[in-house]
Parts: sequence; C-alpha cells; structure tokens
Amino acid sequence: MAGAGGDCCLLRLPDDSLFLGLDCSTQSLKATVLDAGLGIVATDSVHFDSDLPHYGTRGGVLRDQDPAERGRIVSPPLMWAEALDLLLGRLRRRADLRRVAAVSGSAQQHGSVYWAKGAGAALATLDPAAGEGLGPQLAAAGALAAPESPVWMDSSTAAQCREVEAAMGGPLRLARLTGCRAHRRCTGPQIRKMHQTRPQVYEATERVSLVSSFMASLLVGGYACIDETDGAGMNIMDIDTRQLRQDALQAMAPNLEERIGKLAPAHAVAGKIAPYFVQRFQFSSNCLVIQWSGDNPNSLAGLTLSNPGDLAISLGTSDTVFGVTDSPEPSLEGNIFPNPVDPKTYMVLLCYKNGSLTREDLRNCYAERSWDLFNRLLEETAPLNGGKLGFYYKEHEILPPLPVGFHRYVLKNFTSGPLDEMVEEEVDKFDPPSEVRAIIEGQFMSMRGHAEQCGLPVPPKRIIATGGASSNPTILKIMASIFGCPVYTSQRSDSASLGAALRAAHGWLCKQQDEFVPFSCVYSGRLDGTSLGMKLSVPFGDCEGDTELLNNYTLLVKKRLEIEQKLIERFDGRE
Ligand code: ADP
Ligand code: XUL
Repeated sequence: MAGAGGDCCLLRLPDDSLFLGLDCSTQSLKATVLDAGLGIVATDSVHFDSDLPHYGTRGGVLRDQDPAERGRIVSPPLMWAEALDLLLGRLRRRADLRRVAAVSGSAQQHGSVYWAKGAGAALATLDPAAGEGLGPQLAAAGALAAPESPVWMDSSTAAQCREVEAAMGGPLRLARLTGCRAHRRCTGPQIRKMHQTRPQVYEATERVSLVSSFMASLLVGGYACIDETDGAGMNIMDIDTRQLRQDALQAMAPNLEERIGKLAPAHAVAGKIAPYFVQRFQFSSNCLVIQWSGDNPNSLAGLTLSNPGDLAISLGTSDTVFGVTDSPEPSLEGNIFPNPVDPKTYMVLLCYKNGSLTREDLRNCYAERSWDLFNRLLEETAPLNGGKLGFYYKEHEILPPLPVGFHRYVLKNFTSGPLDEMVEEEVDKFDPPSEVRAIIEGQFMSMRGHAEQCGLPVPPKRIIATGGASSNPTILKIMASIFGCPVYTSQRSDSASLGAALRAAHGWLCKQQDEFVPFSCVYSGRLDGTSLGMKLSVPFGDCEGDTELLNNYTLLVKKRLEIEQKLIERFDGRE
C-alpha cells in the first residue's frame, strides 16, 4: 500500500485506461484526454459564442444594461450543459470513451447556479434515448430557478460586499477566516444579492452549485458536492478547517447551509458516471467522476506547480498570478485557496479582470485585429516605453479596484530616479505602438508589484506561463524582462483541462488505494517527454543589459503602484 509517505512507484494506472479532463471556462468548454503514460490522446473544444450562437453571448457572457444593476454579468447554465453534449459528441470520434477510467473537470471560479426544487430528481432521470440533449431536457424539467448565473466577471455586489464585511468584523478579518475579503465576484455576496434582489428565485432554489459542481452534477446525474478548493472562493468556508462557517452563512442569506450541501476534497469521487453518458457516448458504467474544481486550482495541478520559488501566470480571459505556500497569509488583495492536489499546502492567487479581452480590444483598435501586427509594434518600441505608463480598464477592475476607464501618463526622469523626481504628466493618448507596449508592460508591472505585496516569490526562480496569450512569445519576452527570471511554458496553453485530466487520474488512484496518495504518484519520473514537459521559452540574464533593464523596471513598478493608489483615491467607490 502506498500511503501518503509510501512508495509511489508501486502505483500504476492500467495500461489501456484513459483519463478525461474538461474545462468549462468563460469563453469555451475544452477537453484533454490522457492515456496511462500521460500522453495526450485527444483535445477538443466548444467555443460558446460561435458554436452555440443561439445563447447570444459575447466572450461567453451576457451583460445587463440596466443602470440599476450596473456591472451585472451572467451566463446561461443551459449553454454549458449543451456544450457538454456537443463536446462529448465530437470527442467520441477522436477517443475511445469506453476506456475512460475517470473524468474530472475545471471551471471558471465563483459563478453560482440556482437549481429549482425537484431538479435533483430531474438530474437522476435524464433520458439518453430522447432526441433532445441535456440543455432542452433540463429546460423542459424546469430544473433551474434562475436561467442566468452571475459569473466571476460580475461586479454588481458592492453593497452586499460591504454588508458582509461589516457583519464579519471587517475585510481583513473575513480574509483571515475565509481566505479573502468580500471581492465582488465571491459567491457568498452573489448569493446574498440574489436573495435580496430576486427573492422569488432564492425561495425556489433547492441547491446552489458553483459552475464546477454544476458540471459534475450533470455527469453524476445528481447533486455533486462543491469541492473545498473552489469552495474557498465563496467567503463561507473556514480556510483552516475547510468546513462551512455558520457566522458567514448567516451573513449571506437565510437557510443557506441546506442549499449548499456538504463540501468534499478535490480528490474525492463524486460518483459514477450517469447512465445518460454511458448510453449516449459509450462511457463505461464504471467510469468515475472525480470532484470538479476551479480553473486556477486545476491549472496549478496541470503545471505540477509545487516548488515555492515558482510563480505561475495565466493569461486567459482573466489574468491570474499564483504560487504555492504552506503558510498562507490572507491579504486584502489576493485569494487563498486550498491546493487541490496537496491537502497540506495552499495557493495564493491574484486575479485581474482586464486580461485577454482587454488586450484584444487594444489589438483591434491599434493593430488591425492582428496579433502579428501587435507583436511587430511591441518589437518596434523600446523597453520602458519612453516612460509611458498606461492603465486600461475596459471592465471594472479587481486589482486595483477601479472603475471602467483608460488613464495614460508620461514620466519625466524615468530611468534615473530617485522616485520623487520621477514626475508624471497625464495625457489623453499615446501613439499606437506605445499604446500596445503600455498595456503589456503595465500588466506585468502591476503583477510584479502586487505579487510582492502578497508574499509571492519576487523575483521568482522561474515563471510558468499558461492560458491563451501564453502562446505569444513576444509577450512572454516582456514578462521575463519585468520579472527578472526565465519563463517556461508547457506543451499546451490549456493547463486547466490538462490539470483536470491529471486530477481524474489522481482521484482514481486515491480511490484504488482507499486513501489519499501524493499527486506525484500520478506523474513520478514522467515529467519529461509527456504532456507535462516544460520548455524554456525565454531565458533571462544571458543578454548584456538584462540586469540594468530590470533595475529600471523596479523603479517603474514602484511608480506605477504610487499612481494606482492616487487613482484609487480619485475614483473612491465610483462605479
Ligand atoms: P479562458 O480559458 O479563460 O476562456 P483562454 O486561456 O482560452 O481563455 O484564452 C483565450 C484568449 O487567449 C483569447 O481571448 C485571446 O485574446 C488570447 N490569445 C490567443 N492567442 C493569442 C496571441 N497569439 N496573443 C495574445 N493573446 C492571445
Ligand atoms: C479567480 C477568478 C478567475 C476565474 C476565471 O478568482 O475569478 O480567474 O476563475 O475563469
């Protein structure tokens, strides 16, 4: 038996088995299928806007134009259900789903799904023989109390966040108890808002799922638990004991505990796959569904991040920065989540709302909608951008908390310091190449400054970059210069669905052993030459001038944080 400290080498995944990982992210549902040697057998994806246009989403979401609910951003859960049918239908042509021993998943964090009374029973009786798939069957059964789920981008809960923080003894106390202050996207304040503004929905709700447990519920044909890792993004779980806190539940909404159900560890089995999937897609009836979790925790697993000196940066719809720690110190800026593959450690995470979609907007505006031209403009401009600093908030930003707006400054004495002689002048616009460099440099400078403040390793030993924009080497080069370390990437930029596939294998092994086994048992000795291999994308320190440039960025980072602070004071509380 290979217990927590035992010999992993004795554990094997059966030779003919496959492990399926899904990632229900903001813009798409993606899949990675791994074989027992951790080679990638198939990948596929469904893009919500283009593959399921009848839901009318842009970037996977719908925006409420009602000024009374400024910042409301939602997605239709039936779209995610329909995407699951569509993706599995495509995937079965590429992989033998009968061989899938376990499936697990990843999903955008914080989003809440409101199941109607009786939905648990409807889930158990989904009909594989019906011409209609999951979406129409759930709709016909009236399974949802709300047709729209507020997602992580929603920022309409400012009032609820204030109320919750006041009830819990202030933002820092709430962060220390639950892993983060009441950020607007956190599920607890979102549920509170549903209870206050749509009481009929809350009353009709039998169960609240996260996006992760919603998808797992479809797969097991009944309510799946929320996992302890994704559950930490709700403000209702005690970050030390991983139990729901009565005081926090009460601060959100009445009778919430019965609507949340129990929490489960991320490596636990949620159940066997439901007959609907066995008959419709030929899964084996023994296929295990391992608890789903959040996309950032799954990325952490997919990048096999375990070294405290490593920093991961994900450039997806959101930009996130995260690392592993065994002594978390909750702060007002970041989030602490339990590590989904190691019960002894935690992940520290910073989240930016203005990630890829804001970069795309600037690309469309200044680079003729082309990443190639965008990169050429980056290459034509000099590092430090002639002292031009840009702040681009197409969406209400999480970090720093600032309303929609673009702010541009030109600094005098930007290379020589000292800081108080580096004076900024606000301007209306830059030339197009400088705009492009300003958004990229600005984001990495902000990440570096805030990572340091949250106790993440700066400079890191190395950065592992992931997410859609990590496929862009010109962007990664700027990341290396600003952080002062080499940047690595994995074979595929979709570490979340890869992480989910690895977690499926991990959960399967834990079930076989009847106890938790170290995650490294899944990949021990196989980091190179498999889907997990990392490659050095950008070295650091080899070129003359690297260190001098880094010192200049160090000064600019300080200046940027100073300007950010002034902006926060200027826009104090404005929506
Ligand atoms: P998510 O999983 O959060 O939905 P992804 O990680 O799939 O998002 O990233 C999608 C984003 O990747 C797109 O919105 C796009 O802007 C960005 N992207 C794709 N290719 C490039 C590129 N070459 N350069 C910069 N960004 C890119
Ligand atoms: C993390 C967060 C985002 C979403 C995006 O706290 O809100 O990264 O998980 O998918």
